Amino acid sequence: MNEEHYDASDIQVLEGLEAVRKRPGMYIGTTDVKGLHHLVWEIVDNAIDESLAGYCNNIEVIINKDNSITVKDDGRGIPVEIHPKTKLSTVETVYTVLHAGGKFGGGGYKVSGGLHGVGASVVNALSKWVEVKVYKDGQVNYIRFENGGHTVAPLKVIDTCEPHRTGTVVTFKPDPEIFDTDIYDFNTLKVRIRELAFLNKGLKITIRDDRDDEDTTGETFMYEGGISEYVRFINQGKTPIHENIIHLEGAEDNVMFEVALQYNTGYNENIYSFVNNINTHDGGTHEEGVKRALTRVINNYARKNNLLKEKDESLTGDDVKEGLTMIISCKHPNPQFEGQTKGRLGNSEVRKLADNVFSEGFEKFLLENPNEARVIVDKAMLACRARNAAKKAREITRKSDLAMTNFFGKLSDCKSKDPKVSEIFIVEGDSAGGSAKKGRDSMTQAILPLRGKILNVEKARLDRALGNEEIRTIITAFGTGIGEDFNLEKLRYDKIIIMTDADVDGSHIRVLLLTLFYRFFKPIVEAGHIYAAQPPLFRIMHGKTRKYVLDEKEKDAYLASLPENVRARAEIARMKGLGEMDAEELNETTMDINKRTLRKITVDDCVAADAIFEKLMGDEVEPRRQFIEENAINVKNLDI
Ligand code: 0RA
Repeated sequence: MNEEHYDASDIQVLEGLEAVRKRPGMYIGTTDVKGLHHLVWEIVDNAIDESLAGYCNNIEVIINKDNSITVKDDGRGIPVEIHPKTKLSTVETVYTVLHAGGKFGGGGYKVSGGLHGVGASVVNALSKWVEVKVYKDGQVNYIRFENGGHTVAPLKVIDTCEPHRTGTVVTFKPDPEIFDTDIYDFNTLKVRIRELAFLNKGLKITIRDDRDDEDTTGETFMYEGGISEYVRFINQGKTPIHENIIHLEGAEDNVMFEVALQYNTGYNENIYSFVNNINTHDGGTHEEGVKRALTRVINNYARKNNLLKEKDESLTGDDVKEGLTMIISCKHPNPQFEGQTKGRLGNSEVRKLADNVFSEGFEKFLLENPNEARVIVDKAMLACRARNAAKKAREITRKSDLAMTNFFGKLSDCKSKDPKVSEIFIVEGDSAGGSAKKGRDSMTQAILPLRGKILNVEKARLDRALGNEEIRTIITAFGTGIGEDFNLEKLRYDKIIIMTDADVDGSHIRVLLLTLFYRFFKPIVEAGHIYAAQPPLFRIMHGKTRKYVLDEKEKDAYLASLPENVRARAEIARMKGLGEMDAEELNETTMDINKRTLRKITVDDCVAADAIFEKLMGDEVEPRRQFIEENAINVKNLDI
């Protein structure tokens, strides 16, 4: 049989539609709202197959007033001649003989996995009525089925049409006796139709909802760029790190493969793969081929250009996927879908094709675009460092027995073991730590003094930070673990209060802590557990009165409120730091639940800290100097 030749004899006659009505789940999965929408995809798939065969450019889907669905295409039109085996018209055969539709696949890309591809007869079996109009040879052919696929009358010509018009128009009304609901959801249909338009470049698909208003024009999706535009769409609202979307394609033995990708500044991967327009959510050989090639090509490039040194470990698959948005699409005449939910492509020859197409194209792209190559490799190398840091930190929290021994040495824990009332002060410096320990409410307040700076080197990222004992101690004290082991419910304190001086060293430490929290304890930040203590900046004494104020503004306001003669004799002292306050003062001004002011730290604060972190720790001196000028109070002898 000539594979490219379609005619009525290709269609195998199998069994009646009654079986479908008895066990609809076997054919469309469910009879809930999902199954209801599945009927649309069966009919749309047929039109898309016609487009893949190269004969159809426009598809229109309409939700009619009565929640029936119309699917129009401008393909060749379903064959109308008499089928030799069934002695019925081919249209009727396609709509009444189970599995007949599947035979259209020879030479094309008809889907044959999962629930798809069972075709028009299943839709007919599960419909109250179906009407099909076939436009070809200047004639409109019409047939109608009722109550689960019973032909009302054989195919007949009901009208004439323009001589060159071809196409198929199908309208069906799902049987309410079969489905739990008969209401279609516009958005569900729209999202998938948009996806189908991305996956089939140049194909125009329109969706229209006529239920409320028959004059609507609907929404039309058509993407000349295909999956490249899908990548751009997903990356909307993200920040790409390179301008051009990389789009590669190739084919072998009638298997078509294409991939489009772009990196963004985020940390998540958005990788979606498809075979014959079906989402392969469990991946498979097409995805494996690309991922293998991606990792290999980036490593080769990084080594060749000495970005990765000999002693450096290679980047992993996870490293090169950070911030990656990628669409993989494969069109296969005979796909093997595997796994419990048939969501994995099994054809082994596709792995090789995907690897070849991707590695050749991507390597060429990197060579021709050295600037983009550089940002991509840098991104993966950063991910690698962060991954190692996270691993190190996880190891530390796992070895918590060991960590506990050294951590209890420093932490003065509170007596209460109830996280709801417990709080921990992370205090800058041993001397302030000493005062805080004396001034605290030991029932509910824990004190963790940080000895000096967390870090004293520039350009230290988290991997270095986690080599730091103080930070390891913090991780253990929180009790939540980090990374994969993180569990917010295990947090040992309701409030985590950062208590640092209002000077450069203090903000330095605060920024480092916020960055640490943001990167490794984001849910703690999001849940609002992190606070900054607000130690006073001035002490104003007059007579027996001692007044502490937070800043210049409060000081001026307070002084203005005093009588002239008192104000003249008031002693104003600038508080030099936490360490200068005695226990009583510290308690009164900064720790006492009833008197203190705390500032809640938000995720936005952490993001800002991240940016500040770059300035403080980065290579450039000027932004660092500027930051310190803007933020430092009473800075002397600062070495920058
Ligand atoms: C097989 C052969 C021909 C057309 C089709 C299938 C066809 C099927 C569907 C289902 C929905 N829309 C469709 N459009 C076309 C070719 C028939 C011919 O050349 O006359």
